[in-house]
Amino acid sequence: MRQPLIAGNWKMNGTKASAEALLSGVIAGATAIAKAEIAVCPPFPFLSLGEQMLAGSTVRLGAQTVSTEPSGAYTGEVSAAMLAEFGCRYVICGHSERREYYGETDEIVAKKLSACLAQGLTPILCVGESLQQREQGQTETVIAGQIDGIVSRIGIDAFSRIEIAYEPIWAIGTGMTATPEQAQAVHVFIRQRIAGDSQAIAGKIRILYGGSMKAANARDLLSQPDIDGGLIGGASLVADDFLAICQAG
Ligand code: 3PY
Repeated sequence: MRQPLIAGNWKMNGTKASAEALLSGVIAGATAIAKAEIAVCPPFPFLSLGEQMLAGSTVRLGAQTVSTEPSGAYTGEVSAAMLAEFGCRYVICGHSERREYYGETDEIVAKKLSACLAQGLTPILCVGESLQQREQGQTETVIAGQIDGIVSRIGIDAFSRIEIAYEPIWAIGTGMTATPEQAQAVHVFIRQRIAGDSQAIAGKIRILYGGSMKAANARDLLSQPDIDGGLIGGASLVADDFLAICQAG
């Protein structure tokens, strides 16, 4: 009932030539994938290339972050309107790397979500706990805080136009992956948290798993009833690996 979404988060990787080759490979392979919706999120300078190459393809384009502001004197920032103009459908918001290295708080993430929604873009809201928080049994408290921190600022209705990605920080770029059971348990928790405010939205919202998802573990993770897709890091940089995950979706 929820179509899986497999989105590649390229992070700060690639050259114009490698981006072109990767886009070509994904576009060609995507024609054989019927079930999952596929998206790629290249770095900003490659969005124009992505827009041109993805025209006529089923593969959608996304960005990795966005400004909280609509326009003005914000050196280095990129607005949601600019992303929309360059053909983006999705925007990753609140990735743990942004929260950790660039000080993005729930307040900032909520503003980014609002900026996206105002331009008709679909945000992919990332949540997740650190290894220390998991070991101290705080996973649910942390995730609840991150969800509530957004709901209290932009309202639950906005979640009908948002995707969520559960990304345990300890599984990002470490090669460690949550087991399908660990991930499923957190996805259920997130869905229940949303259901506390709206059963209808909870039933429809897609909750992706992120954190070292690769071809070898994708099928097991994606077969869990509450895992509705993946936000893929390193494995999204190799077309065949990414497509194998899309195939499992
Ligand atoms: C990862 O899998 O490393 C990610 O951070 C995906 O966003």
